[in-house]
Amino acid sequence: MEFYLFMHFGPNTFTDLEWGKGTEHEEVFNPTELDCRQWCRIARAAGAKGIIITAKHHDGFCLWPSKYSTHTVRESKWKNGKGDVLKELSSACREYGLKFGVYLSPWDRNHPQYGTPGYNEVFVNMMKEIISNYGPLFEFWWDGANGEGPNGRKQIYDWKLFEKTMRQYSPNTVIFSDIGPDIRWVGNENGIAGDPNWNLLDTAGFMRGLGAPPNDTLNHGNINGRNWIPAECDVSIRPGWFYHHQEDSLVKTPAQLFQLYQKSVGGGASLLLNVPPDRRGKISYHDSASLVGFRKLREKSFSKALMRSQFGKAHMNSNQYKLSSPIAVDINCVIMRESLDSGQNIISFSIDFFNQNQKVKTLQGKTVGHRRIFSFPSIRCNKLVLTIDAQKKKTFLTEIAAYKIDETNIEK
Ligand code: FUL
Repeated sequence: MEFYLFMHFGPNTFTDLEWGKGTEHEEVFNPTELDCRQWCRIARAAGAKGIIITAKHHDGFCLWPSKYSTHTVRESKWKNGKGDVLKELSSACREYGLKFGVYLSPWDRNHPQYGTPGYNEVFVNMMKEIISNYGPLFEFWWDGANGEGPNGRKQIYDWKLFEKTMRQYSPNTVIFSDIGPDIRWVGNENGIAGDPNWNLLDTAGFMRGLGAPPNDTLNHGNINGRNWIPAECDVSIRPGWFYHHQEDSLVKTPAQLFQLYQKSVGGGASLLLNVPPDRRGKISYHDSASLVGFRKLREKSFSKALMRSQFGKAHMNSNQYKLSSPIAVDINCVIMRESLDSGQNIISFSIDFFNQNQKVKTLQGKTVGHRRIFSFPSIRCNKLVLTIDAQKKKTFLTEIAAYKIDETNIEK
């Protein structure tokens, strides 16, 4: 799906915290003009394909009236306890043709049963409730964070049961965690995929949270990993995950977002960009203006390829690809896509640039995967020859296109 939005929303929005303590009074949650359709309009305008919401963050507050908690929208004054954010957002997503996904924090600082085996049942019941009342869900997010101190409550999570429940009740939902089972955390919260970036990961012996593979491994994947667990890059448009008025001037600019796009989507991963609604329950104009600018930048940069070709399976037996232009052009960006039909196989490639049959430059790169955006200082040329230098198994590129993007937006 390449690009979709994350929304952190809950008591922290109103208390200015990032990690709520779980002791906040339900009354603090009181958006004055909640408008999930506005969130969806902005997501559409940004070209995002879906929205994932924090149904429950670490403070335990549920944005839906869960039967398995007494710390929910039902206990708040918002809409006299009759409000339901998941209901409003899931139906707005349907209306706007966006996919809907949910983040549910395993760590819960409020729930009285947290730290006992009974909490596993609570978590499972919450998942079932969400699936049956608000599904279909394209993605389900299990956060690995846990900030309990030395005297904190310790929960032994029944991950096997959680996975079984998801597979049984929502088999088409992609499950995110540090180690999947379906997609993995990219090892940082800056939105940057590794180079190389393998869609494969070895998970045997690793756990979620503290026992996760090293961040560097999550960032790059494992070239010969046993499991297909591509990376997702989660990053916030603001310094924090939740909305804070004092961060209005620190919203990332369209150019910064475009650079992140090059390093995430352009690194063969997906981009989960967090855009937190404010206390009204709306996305502020600071964020929406940046998002629209970001979309325009993508369109402007990639609407006109100076050279472009598509290739089919027949190309599997040749590891060379030629592209040419009738006249010499300046290019500073090549986008490649690899066929993933039999896994991810390209280990490294090189590109030779020619101007009137004179080789003017050779550049080298590593993995390609779903999409590789490869940028460099401008080169004048009328032909380029791409060679797959090393591959795990015979494979082929489905598409290569060359562009001239605004120099100031070149990946740094
Ligand atoms: C982290 C959490 O602790 C942050 O609050 C945020 O939700 C981020 C996406 O994941 O693990």
